Formats: sequence, C-alpha cells, structure tokens
Amino acid sequence: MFRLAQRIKFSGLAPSRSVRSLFTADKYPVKRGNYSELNAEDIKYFESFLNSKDLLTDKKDLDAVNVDWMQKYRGQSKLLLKPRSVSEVSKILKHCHDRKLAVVPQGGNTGLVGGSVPVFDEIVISLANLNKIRKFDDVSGTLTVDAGVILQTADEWLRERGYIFPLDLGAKGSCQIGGNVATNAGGLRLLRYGSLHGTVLGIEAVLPNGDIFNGLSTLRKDNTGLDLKQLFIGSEGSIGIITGVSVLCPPKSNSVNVAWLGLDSYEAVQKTFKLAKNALGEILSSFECVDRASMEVVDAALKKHDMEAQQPLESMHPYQILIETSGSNSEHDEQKLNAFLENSMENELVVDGVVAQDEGQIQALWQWREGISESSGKWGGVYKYDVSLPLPVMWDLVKAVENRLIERNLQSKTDSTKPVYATIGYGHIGDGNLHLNVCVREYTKEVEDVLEPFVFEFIAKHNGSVSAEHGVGFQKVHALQYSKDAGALKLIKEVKNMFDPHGIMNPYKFIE
Ligand code: FAD
Ligand code: 2HG
Ligand code: ZN
Repeated sequence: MFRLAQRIKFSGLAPSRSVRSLFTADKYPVKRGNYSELNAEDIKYFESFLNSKDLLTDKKDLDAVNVDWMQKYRGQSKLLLKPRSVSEVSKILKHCHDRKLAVVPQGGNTGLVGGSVPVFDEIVISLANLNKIRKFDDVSGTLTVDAGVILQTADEWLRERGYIFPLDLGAKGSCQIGGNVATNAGGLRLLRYGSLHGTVLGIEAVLPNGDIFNGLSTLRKDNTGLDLKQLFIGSEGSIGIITGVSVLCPPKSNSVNVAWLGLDSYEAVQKTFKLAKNALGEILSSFECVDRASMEVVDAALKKHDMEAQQPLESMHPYQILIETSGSNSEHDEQKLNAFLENSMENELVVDGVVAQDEGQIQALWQWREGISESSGKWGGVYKYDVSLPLPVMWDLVKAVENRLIERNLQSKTDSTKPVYATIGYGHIGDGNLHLNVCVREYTKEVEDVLEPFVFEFIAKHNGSVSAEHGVGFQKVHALQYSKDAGALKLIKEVKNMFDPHGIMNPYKFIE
C-alpha cells in the first residue's frame, strides 16, 4: 500500500497581480480619523535625516505598499519611509506622534487580514532596511536579529550553523521576523516548537512617542515583574514598531521524514492524530490535514498556469494528511514511523500513503500543502477564515458553510456562473486550527451575508477563536466580540491607549 513518493514537478505559482481592487475606504463603511494631513514641512523634516532613496513618494513605489498580498485591501498612502536604524524609526515616530500623523508599520506585506496596508493616507513605515543578523550564541541557540530580516534568510543562515528557526510558513520567502512576531504567526511546526509567545526571548521596539523599549533579553528565565515583551507579540503594529527580536532556536534535525496519507473520514483523521502523538511522541513535528476540495483547487490552479503536478496519492481521498517527523537518529525515527504507519493501516484509519525518499520529495509534498493558500485566491477572490475550534467539530464548519452556499444557489459543482468556485478546508490539526477558504469568482454582498456572521456565530457557539493565527487586522475588527468578552476588549483598548494616546499606530484595525 505504501508507495515511494514520486518526484512531483511543482514549480510554484506566481502571484497574479492583475486584479485591481477598489480602495478599502470606498468598499467598507469606515471614516478617516481626525489625523493631520502630511505636508511639505513633514517631508522636509524626514529628508533631514533619511537617505533620499529611503523616502518615496512616487505612485509606482506606493502602489506596491498600498495593496495587500490578496489584492483585497487598498490604501491611499502618499509616503513610504524605509528607516535604516532604530534611531531613524524613533525620530519618525516621535514626529508623527507630535504632529498626529497616522502610520502603518509594514514588514513583508504577506499578512492576510488587511493589517499591513493603509486604509486612508497613513504613512507606510517599512522595516525592509533593518535587515541585519545581530548575534548568535551557538551553545544556547539564541539568535538576535533586526525586525526586517526575512524569515527564510534567518532559517538558511541558522541551518548552516546546525540550527533552524522555530517558525516555518508558506510566506517565508517574503515575510519578516518583525512581521511574524507582530502577528504572532503560528505556521507549520507550532505543534513541535510552540508559539512565539514561548520562543521569543526578547523584543526591542520603538513606542509611538519615539521612546525605545529595550527588552532585547536573551534570558530564558526572568521573573522580574511583568513580561512586557509579550504585549508586542501579536500586537499587529498597534502599540509600537518592533525593531529587534531575540529568539530561541532549536537544533536542526539530522533525520526528517514526511509521509502523505489518504483517509476516508474525518473521524479517521482524529484517531490517526491520537495514534501519531502516542506512537511518534517527541519526533512528531507536523500534522497537517487537507480535504479533497483543497487538493482539487491546487490542481486546477496549476493547470490554469499551464503547470502539471502529479497528486501525491493515486486516488483523491476525502481527507489527506501530511505527517512530518524530525529527530536525531534516522534508524530510530524510521522504525517509529513504520510502526505508526503499520498500526494506522491495521486499524483501517489510513487507506493509502506515500513516504518521501529524499529532500526533493519532502519539498514536493510540502508544496502541495503550502500551495493551497495561494491557489485558493486564483479564481477572482477568496474569503479566508483562520479559526480555532475543538477538533471534533472542525470540519462541521466547512460542511455547514458549503451547504448554506449550495442551498442559497451560490455554489454549484456543475454551474460555473455561480459566484462561489469552491469551499475548502485545510489546516494545522495538531494546533486545533482550521483554514476555511471560500474561493469566489467575484466578491459579492450575497456571499458575504451567507458567510457572516454565520461563521463567527458557529465559532462562538463552540468556544473557538475567530483568529487562530493571522490576527485581527482590518478584516476582523468587528468580529472580536465573538471571541472576547466586553471586559477583555475594554482592557485591550486601555492598553492600546496607554501606549498610543494619539491613536496614530495602524488605525482602523486590531481594536475599535
Ligand atoms: P506584514 O504583512 O507586513 O504585517 C502584518 C502585521 O504586522 C501588520 O499589522 C503590520 O502593521 C504589522 N507589522 C509588521 N512588521 C511590524 C513590525 N516590525 N513592528 C510592528 N508591527 C509590524 N500566518 C501564520 O500564522 N501561519 C501560516 O502558516 C501562514 N502562512 C501564510 C502563507 C502565505 C502564502 C501567506 C501569504 C501568509 C501566511 N501567513 C501565515 C500570514 C502571516 O501573518 C504572515 O505571512 C506573516 O507573519 C506576516 O509577516 P510580514 O512580515 O509579511 O508582515
Ligand atoms: C496556511 O496555513 C496559512 O497555509 C494560510 O496560514 C492560510 O491562506 C490561508 O487561509
Ligand atoms: Zn496556517
């Protein structure tokens, strides 16, 4: 039953840049806050300390930073600043604070909730030029970097030294470590290495008034009062700009195995997860699940771009899982994996599967999983929900949403004139995190009304969270009430106001 993975030709999809979205401010009911307008004096002040190529006002330069990765949210900023030092960030923010000019911190601009782009004319402050690896301790594995270091760059740098970055995600080639920390990104291996709330040891940040918070500790233990850095993890640019991060990195595993398995029911997925935890124990580093519709969407997106890739399995099983193990002894790890695979088949949980035989095959299997996010946005638009739900009801949400769309005549397997192309579910089973993507041919109010508040009410009913990993951004400001009570929201607002009394940091997002 277990076949060796074939080498899958999968060269990746180029993001389509053709769709022009309307301005966010024209699409949604949002009013510009009482902020000052940028004037010639402001520009003159910024020019007094920034390199001329780090202050951009050309439409062409601004177009790229005004629109998000999904091309769904579009702002109207007239100024992009790219500071090269913490003191430049500090001068910029102090001036904006004093003048009441609104700003948006921007990392790799890969965020999926509209948090990284302006809504009106906020100044975009890019961290791209703060991109140095500051120091590394190869005994403790503590890495200290500028916030603008690209995740993949850090990971590759660490791999050469026998370590890895504790976070991995599909956008690793563009997203920045500061952006990852600001969104508290979860990713593909949280199951093994934990959340950034645990692995980030220190943060340096510039506060809205220009003060520098120096919390760049590399200590694992520090019980001297409140752990302030935690406030910045997941703060989405609402209380300051992260300029430096220190993070505890795990050693690189000598032995990595990846298996792709086919299952006939969601119940089997849950049982297999339990079995995997017991049988694989400390070497289990990822447990991802995708449904048939997700695989069909990747397949169709590849074909649309004249690419061909052989599916990992011969049959399109309704649920497919990717299991990764990372350990230090290949013989021991393979023995454990084989015992688990045999057991899962004997128990009739897993009905088909392949095990990657080399690094190329490992990457190819991962690309099927990582390619879903991008493929789902290739049909005109996509509504993305990244939810936390108890495992038993996770796919009930996918089914309920699809049924509602079909019942209301908005989705059909045979009629390509319907606004919904596909409803798909995939995600990090190991973390209780489902990604529900509703791929549409066009954004319509009708579809939106079927999705919301239904999705949020479903989540609230099951005590889940409206954001497991992408954050709140612009998209979910009005959905927070489904996951947090009034008391918690009031406290968040008070903390935000304490850091940012003029409300200049990333307005219209995160908290109302
Ligand atoms: P941006 O998109 O630029 O910004 C995101 C937010 O952080 C914005 O609110 C911005 O204002 C703020 N911000 C950015 N930098 C700073 C800073 N230095 N200081 C203060 N605030 C800042 N997320 C997951 O959790 N798990 C995944 O598996 C995952 N996979 C993804 C796959 C793809 C293909 C894509 C496109 C996105 C994925 N994401 C995932 C979304 C995720 O949030 C981002 O990819 C990443 O964490 C954002 O980093 P960034 O540098 O691009 O930040
Ligand atoms: C993933 O797990 C990312 O692939 C992106 O978090 C999910 O695009 C999405 O909805
Ligand atoms: Zn995810």
